Amino acid sequence: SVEAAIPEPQREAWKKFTAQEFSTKEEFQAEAVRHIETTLARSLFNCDELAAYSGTALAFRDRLVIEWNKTQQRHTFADQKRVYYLSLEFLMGRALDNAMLNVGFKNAAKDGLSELGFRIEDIIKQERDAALGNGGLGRLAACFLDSLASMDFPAWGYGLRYKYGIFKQEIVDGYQVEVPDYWLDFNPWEFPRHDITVEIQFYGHVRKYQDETGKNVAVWEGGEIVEAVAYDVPIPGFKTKTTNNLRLWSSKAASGEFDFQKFNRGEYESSVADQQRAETISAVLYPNDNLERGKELRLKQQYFWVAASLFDIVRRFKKTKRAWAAFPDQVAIQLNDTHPTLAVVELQRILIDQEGLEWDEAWQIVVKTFGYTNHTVLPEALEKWPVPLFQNLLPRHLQIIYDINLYFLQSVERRFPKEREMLSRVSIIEESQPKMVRMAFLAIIGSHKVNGVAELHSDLIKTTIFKDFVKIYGPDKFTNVTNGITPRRWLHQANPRLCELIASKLGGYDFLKDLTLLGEIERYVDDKAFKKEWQEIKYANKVRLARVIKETTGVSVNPAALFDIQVKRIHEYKRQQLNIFGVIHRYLAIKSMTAEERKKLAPRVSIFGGKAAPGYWMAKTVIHLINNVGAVVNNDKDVGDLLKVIFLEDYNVSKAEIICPASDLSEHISTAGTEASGTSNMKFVLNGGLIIGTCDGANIEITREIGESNIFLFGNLAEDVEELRHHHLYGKYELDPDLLKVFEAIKSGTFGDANAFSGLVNAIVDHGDYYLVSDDFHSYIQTHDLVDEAYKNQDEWLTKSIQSVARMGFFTSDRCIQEYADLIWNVEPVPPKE
Ligand code: IMP
Ligand code: B1N
Repeated sequence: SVEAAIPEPQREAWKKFTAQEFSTKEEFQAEAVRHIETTLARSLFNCDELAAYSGTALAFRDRLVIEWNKTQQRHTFADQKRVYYLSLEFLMGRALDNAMLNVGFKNAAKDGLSELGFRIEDIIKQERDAALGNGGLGRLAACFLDSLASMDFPAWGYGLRYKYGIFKQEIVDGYQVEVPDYWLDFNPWEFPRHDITVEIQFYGHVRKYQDETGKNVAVWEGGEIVEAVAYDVPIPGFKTKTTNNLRLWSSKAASGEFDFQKFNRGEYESSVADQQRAETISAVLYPNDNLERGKELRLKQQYFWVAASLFDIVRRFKKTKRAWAAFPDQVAIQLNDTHPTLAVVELQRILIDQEGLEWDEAWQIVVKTFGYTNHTVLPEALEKWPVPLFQNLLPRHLQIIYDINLYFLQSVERRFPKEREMLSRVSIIEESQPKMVRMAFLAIIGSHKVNGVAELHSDLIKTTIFKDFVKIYGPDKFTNVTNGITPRRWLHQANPRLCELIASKLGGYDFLKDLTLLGEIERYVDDKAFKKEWQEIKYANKVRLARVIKETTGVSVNPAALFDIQVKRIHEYKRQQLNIFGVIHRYLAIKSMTAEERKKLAPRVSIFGGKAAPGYWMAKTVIHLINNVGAVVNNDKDVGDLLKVIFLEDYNVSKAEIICPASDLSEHISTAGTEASGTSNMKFVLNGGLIIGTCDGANIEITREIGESNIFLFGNLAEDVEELRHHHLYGKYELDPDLLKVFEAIKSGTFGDANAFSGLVNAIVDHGDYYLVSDDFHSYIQTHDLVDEAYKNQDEWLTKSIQSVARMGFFTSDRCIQEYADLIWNVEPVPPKE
């Protein structure tokens, strides 16, 4: 063993001085103060909250890293199959609160900090979000890491260490303004690993020849080399010592690349420019959600990250000295959408070009290793790369793709000789001008399992975009794993009071590791004291959000009003336009009411939040309209508290932790069939909010679990969408009369310059209403009336809220990870020995 090779005295000395974790309040305080005084060179006299945060974070960081080391050693010795989750996005949010709660030391830290003169809430707030993602896809990856560690799976995340995460959003005069998010000033959670670097090649050409034995050899030569440097982020599990690793790659000029020749010739600027060009690769996260635009730098990012990760994974496998055939027994790699699909090609390249395996032998290994998760059916989000671009950047990979495609098409032709058209439909290469590489098809062909992220979505991919592949491979290759969320962050951390109330009834916090235990609280739906406390907690959470609204927008909202929230990326398919048109309809209705009628109305606060991709004009127009409507409604004396319209700027993970516990109602109203799953729907319901939604994504399964009477469903079904769209374009279609009144108000300038919003209106009136806003409008308005009625009966509303929470056990990401482990990865946990 490795240990036996080290001389006894050396081992003894090492053991004696090995780093110790703090285990009491005093030891924690000593560590925090030591970091403040030495690492940060501050003192009692100039320790502000930021310094106190830094000292606290460094103390916890040390603790995590001690467990991180032990975990990695344990996993190495256990020598079991590991999971590698490849994702271009990890939307982690803040780490300190999560670390304190997961290691079970928050209360002691709170007391310890208080004695040092700080409130823990203020300290936690100092941390910036790690915002290396756009939305649901990136946050799902973060929830998965939490579950993998909490369930003791030997698992690593691999991603990119962007210098700039998702931009910060400011609202100026009602418009979105993007501000760069340079988040690395101080990041105590990452460990640079300057010893772990990988050289990554781009461009160049391929030379083919036959070696002495007559074997065909391909060598990829020339081009440029960029270096990948590893940065490790420890991921603590909840109530376990397992601490996993998230490895993020950062790009820099290869050490030999800083051109000293140039430098000496006085071409200082151009040698620095080379360096900057290398660093550009990991500089910025593409701010698009559900959209791929085919930019070269994005493909460069993908290959850079995939090649570095595979090099690392292969290196780790080689240390075990096993035969290559055992690779899939040691390694499971999950592709988070098609973004890392090049990994399929890269592994095949390593095996045939570098390790000398035969094509078929290598290909079997590849397919057994990979699993592919699809997250969207939207055509504009399906990745395709122009062949010429590929040819230039990754010439050897393109050849391998052509070979993969050839063998695949040959097998299809053999099996379906009469279906010639199928060949062009399923080819990895689209015969367009220019030709395109279809990444989703490559991912399917290169993986042993393909999954969607909610039942409806998994059915849809089988019957629409991947239909031919189901015919080719049979239905077993395609499966569903419905998304989930981690209850540690989304209940324990975000809603400590509700969590405590539940724990008091359940006799502890075990439900945070087995969420189905929540079912037990249904026994208290008729318990008056319990209900009252439940209601008080919701109210307190609304007060907390109202404070944030006041601080950031200046608008006072009444916490007793119904809080109606839609926070998510702004996208036409998510239909924030439907929501704001509904709000305008409500405003017009209030204006036309008598004072008596107004008295009967339940006061509402409509809250919006979310970022628009910087180039997405329609989404930006929606933000503008929401803000303009707010400016009118919030200052209308006729309306008062009956309606307030809020746009909360810079929606992110840490804001979501305040927003999700504060909803009475949240909106998940995508055009049926467009939202693959949605995960904020789960977060809101888990925190006792009801939802209004379409029969789309995970809403359907949420309904099945919590019961139809506990959700407000409306609108057309996915199966009818195609026909309705056709009808808009070719039939005689009458738009909804109430919606037309809303458009009249907009056109008459009620909310400012009507021209600013004509694109939004015309998309519906003139351009076929692709997202079926008009078709669903009536049903939407009616359902909101039902919400108003239901909210008046607070006792029944509370019953719905409690029942819903009790029945949400299914939606933990722990269940989801268990399904991946059983169905796709075939991996076992490696629990720590106590
Ligand atoms: P890697 O798999 O080589 O990247 O190693 C990751 C981590 O696992 C290291 O930082 C060590 O903490 C641990 N590790 C790797 N190899 C060994 C070993 O042979 N013995 C004990 N721990 C190891
Ligand atoms: O993935 C989430 C789902 O809950 C959402 O419904 C889904 O919209 C989201 C290209 C995407 N799908 N596709 C993306 C993100 C960035 C990008 O560049 C596509 N995001 C989703 C988790 O399953």
